[in-house]
Amino acid sequence: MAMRFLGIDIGTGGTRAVLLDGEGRVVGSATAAHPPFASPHPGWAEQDPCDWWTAVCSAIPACLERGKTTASEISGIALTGQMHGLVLLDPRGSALRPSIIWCDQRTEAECREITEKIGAARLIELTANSALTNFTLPKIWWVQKNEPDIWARVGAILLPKDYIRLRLSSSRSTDVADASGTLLFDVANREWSRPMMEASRLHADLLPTVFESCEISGRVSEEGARATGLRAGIPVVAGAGDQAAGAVGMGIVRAGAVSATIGTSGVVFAATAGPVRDPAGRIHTFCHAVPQRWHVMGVTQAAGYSLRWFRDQFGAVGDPAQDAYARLMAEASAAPAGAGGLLWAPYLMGERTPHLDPQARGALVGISATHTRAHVVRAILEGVAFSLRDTLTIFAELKIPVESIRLGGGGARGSLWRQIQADVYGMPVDALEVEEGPAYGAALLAGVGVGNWTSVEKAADATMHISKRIEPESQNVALMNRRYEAYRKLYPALRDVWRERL
Ligand code: XUL
Repeated sequence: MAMRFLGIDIGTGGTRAVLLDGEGRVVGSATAAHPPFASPHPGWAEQDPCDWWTAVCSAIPACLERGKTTASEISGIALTGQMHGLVLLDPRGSALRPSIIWCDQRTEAECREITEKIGAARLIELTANSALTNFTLPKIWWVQKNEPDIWARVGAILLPKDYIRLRLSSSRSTDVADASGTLLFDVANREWSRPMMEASRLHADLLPTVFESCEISGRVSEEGARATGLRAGIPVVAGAGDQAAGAVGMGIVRAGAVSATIGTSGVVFAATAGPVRDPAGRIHTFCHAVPQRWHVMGVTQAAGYSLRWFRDQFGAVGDPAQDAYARLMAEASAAPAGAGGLLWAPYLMGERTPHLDPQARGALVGISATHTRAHVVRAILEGVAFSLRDTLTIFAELKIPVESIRLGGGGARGSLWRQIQADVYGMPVDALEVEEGPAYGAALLAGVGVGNWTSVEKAADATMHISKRIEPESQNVALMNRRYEAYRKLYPALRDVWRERL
């Protein structure tokens, strides 16, 4: 019988299911939206885990129907999803409060406290990372301090996709890649960190069992099967956080392979042979979804979001029958490389890499009376690429090899942003034939878990195809190098201005 693999991505906006055949071809997919996240206070972001489960129960049957596939044809499932979110359950498995998700910013004080208690250098030694508001542990400290009644009733701590695993297979487990984003994980040794648990007064029983991403964590239960239309007994493979699973789908599985993905946020991701730590903690060092492999990544908080913000506030000009982003790209291509001296700092939502500063803010610098909308849009595209280059600069400092850069997300689609990236990175960039995102990578991990491919590398090699290589234009590279040096002066020059509050 034909093999079919299902990848399920519990994203922020929705849950996406992707179904592959034994050759890795997509035969069906479906998405079910989540209600928008709640923000009961500025900077807070919460979602109800039950909403994710509702979306899973509708995306899976829709995906099977589109793929003309029956539940009995599915050989394996794997999960991926938004990382870092805190799900707190009582001993019977009910959520005690809404999940505090990855983009919640309430924990600046807790990050400081963790860093003071453990010591900045020791924290990087133990977990390979520094304390960020996005990570899970600062959220745990926040609940311990602010909601002691809830904390007293906690029976289990899970990450978002692992809550779905519990509902689907009754297994309380996670994978090494997602666990890496908790700040409770010994990334170098691929296990929970005892010293971090002790410093946080956390009992090991509260944490899920950890698997490698391509290992089977359990099987679909009778109850899980009834709710989703799947067959009880199907193996559930551990899977990975969305960044590592997305990288598997783009073939970023060996040292030297790097991706630059511009979605809402922007991520530069490199697979590495060992756990490379940044002593300054500016990039994240996590376990990869490939056994005995790690990855590093830098995150620009508002990458595609910069352009979206511009579109939402100022609209797009030109033919209204055309998509607004296509119109913005056409407009930007009328401005010269270098945007007539305009610079965009994309810190609309604070910044992770390289500044680790939730207080940073966006800036458009160097405006003169001669500038037009076209210059502004082009400056935004260039500024986002400069920000991603900051991560490549850190990679170079840490001697992380970069043999090729594959583009992903919306930033990979239009020819202008692709060319700007090649010119700003000063390297050829590759566009992929298809990029299906994290759910696709998870489905490949499911295929590896049940033996359709003998390794994650083999699965990635068999399915990833480059459609086009874009070479940098040499005269633009020299110009972009000069503009990048100017861009790097923006943050230190403006930092104190951003700290002045109304
Ligand atoms: C990774 C990260 C995001 C979330 C949401 O560090 O914060 O990718 O996983 O998708």
